[in-house]
Amino acid sequence: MRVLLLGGTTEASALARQLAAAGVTAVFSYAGRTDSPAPQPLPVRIGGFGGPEGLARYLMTEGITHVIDATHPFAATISGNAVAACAATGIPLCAHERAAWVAGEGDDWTHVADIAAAVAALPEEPTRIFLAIGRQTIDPFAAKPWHQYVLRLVDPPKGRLPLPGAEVIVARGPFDAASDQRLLAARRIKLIVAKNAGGAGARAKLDAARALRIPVVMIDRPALPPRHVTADPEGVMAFLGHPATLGV
Ligand code: 3Y8
Ligand code: NAP
Repeated sequence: MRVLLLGGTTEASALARQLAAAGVTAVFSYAGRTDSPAPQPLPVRIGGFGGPEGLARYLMTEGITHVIDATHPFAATISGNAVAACAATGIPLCAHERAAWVAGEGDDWTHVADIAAAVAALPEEPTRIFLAIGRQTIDPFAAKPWHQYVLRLVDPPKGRLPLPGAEVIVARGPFDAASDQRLLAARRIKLIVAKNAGGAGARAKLDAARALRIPVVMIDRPALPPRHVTADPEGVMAFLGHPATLGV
């Protein structure tokens, strides 16, 4: 068995620990989006494969027997490529996908379909807005430059940001609700824009928003092609034929 683990999430890192502890031969793959990705207890490769064809070629030349897609729900391209490459090569694929967040008591969420709809949903009057969606999708918000934006990025921005007046917080999660509550209160944030990432690593801002009664524009995740999906590491280990998972 030789597993390709498409990573970049809290769940992928947890899975990497389980695979390493179980002695499974696996390689962890990052896209190379950040300056210094977290180390992993598996051999790591960094960078794109060159589209679905490049990924299929990689699977064949590296003798991969199983692919686990534990990427972020908004990483729709790599997930689509994995479906195509595994279909083309006949290599089994399992997606490890965390459930979407659901609004609870005290939450004030407006669901929108995508980034453009999130921009359209912003108020007209100047507002202090926490854009907790990273770097790759902030350009469209330049259509409404009159807001005071606070951005949270993994790495210091290289070059000019599309929102020149924005305040930048450089931080990598997972985050905690107490510090996010302090951040939101100190910056008098009146609205949060978030992607429905699910999982624990990014939900702190939502717990903080609930406590501070701050409304959230929640971007729903993109549709993905049909594939075998499991929401828990036990499902992944069963997919690999390792029924027991080690509590690591
Ligand atoms: C490069 C790997 C781990 C994984 C940690 C999770 C949790 C912390 C919360 C906020 C939201 C955001 C962003 C976020 C979180 C985890 C997880 C998660 C959101 C790292 C990582 C990589 C990336 C890429 C980066 C994106 C950006 C998105 C920041 C490592 C730290 C906003 C997603 O500058 C850039 O180009 C950044 C790009 C894709 C979204 C975007 O469009 O900008 N993640 N994040 C992965 C690779 O190269 O393959 O550097 O160690 C991983 C994590 N980020 O092992 O503990 O599992 O979700 N990541 C979102 O949810 O909206 C921050 O600020 O509240
Ligand atoms: P994406 O838009 O789906 O992918 C764009 C291209 O990046 C892919 O076609 C592929 O290039 C390369 N790529 C993406 N993930 C890769 C991986 N794990 N290993 C190797 N190549 C990869 O991806 P994204 O949204 O930019 O996310 C990139 C990474 O950040 C993923 O690992 C994801 O899990 C992580 N992440 C993303 C978000 C988010 O909000 N999007 C949040 C947290 C973590 P080629 O076509 O050349 O193969």
